[in-house]
Amino acid sequence: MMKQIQWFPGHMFKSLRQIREKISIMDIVLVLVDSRLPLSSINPELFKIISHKPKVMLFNKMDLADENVLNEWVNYYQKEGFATLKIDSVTGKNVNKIHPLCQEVLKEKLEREKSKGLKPRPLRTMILGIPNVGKSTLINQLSKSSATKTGNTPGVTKAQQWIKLGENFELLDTPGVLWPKFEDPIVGYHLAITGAIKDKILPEDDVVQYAIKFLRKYYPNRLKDRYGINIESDYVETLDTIGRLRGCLIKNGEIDYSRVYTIILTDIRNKMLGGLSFDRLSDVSI
Ligand SMILES: Nc1nc2c(ncn2[C@@H]2O[C@H](COP(=O)(O)OP(=O)(O)O)[C@@H](O)[C@H]2O)c(=O)[nH]1
Ligand SMILES: [Mg+2]
Repeated sequence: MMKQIQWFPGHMFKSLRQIREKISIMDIVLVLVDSRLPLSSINPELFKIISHKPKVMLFNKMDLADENVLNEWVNYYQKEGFATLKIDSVTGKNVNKIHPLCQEVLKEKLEREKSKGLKPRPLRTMILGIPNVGKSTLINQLSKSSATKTGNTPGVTKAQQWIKLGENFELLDTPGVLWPKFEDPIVGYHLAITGAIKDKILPEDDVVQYAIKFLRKYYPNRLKDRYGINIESDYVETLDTIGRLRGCLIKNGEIDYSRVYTIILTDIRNKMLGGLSFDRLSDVSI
């Protein structure tokens, strides 16, 4: 259906190289994923880079996901060696639990420092995630809008700018932007449906067709409740039903499909169909 696309290879290699360079001076890394797609919203190359590093996986946008499916992913990543936390960076839910969790992960190191008589200090960290996953929103929450640039930190070979996030964290002033990577077109659809990649990157009708197929398979009742879609309806009937319901008509009573596409995608992204999870452990091979 869709030809393979090489995603932003230039950006991708540059950001992975930057992360590789900086990783050794971090106490801990914070990996931010979209709770609706905890696999598609991460660059798999990252796992290799951070395999030996203390790390926390933050499931952001927990408010938008299907809770049961999300919990399966949380268990999965815990088994993979991540400390985990589900968060909502907009309301700030669970954001105050991030620092205590990091302290728990780094317990031995911090106790060692304390026994040497060193004073408690902010943890050096990097927030890693693909565009739109919520990095800036989280940073604002962590700093409670008091992000201030500190001077150069002594002991670091190359002068670095650190952003102080309250008392708890020091964040390196290098964007931890990852780029999604995939050979599987399904991953592309999941990124497009949730708005992680721009709408123009994949053909909108393909994306919506995938979305409807997905919803019919996993959430048929949500389609019924929202739009009155009959379970037996095929794809075009589904579009026509939504189009008539929402008055997306052009002359001669024909349906304006491009408006229908926009309505469906906007509804999905605004949680009008409830919490949805697109990546499912049962569907992917990892
Ligand atoms: N519903 C919801 N939206 C979020 C959450 N975190 C971020 N967003 C939204 O996601 C969009 C992208 O966030 P942003 O912080 O700019 O992402 P960045 O590109 O990683 O810095 C914005 O519209 C945010 O309001 C969350 O936990 N829940
Ligand atoms: Mg940002």
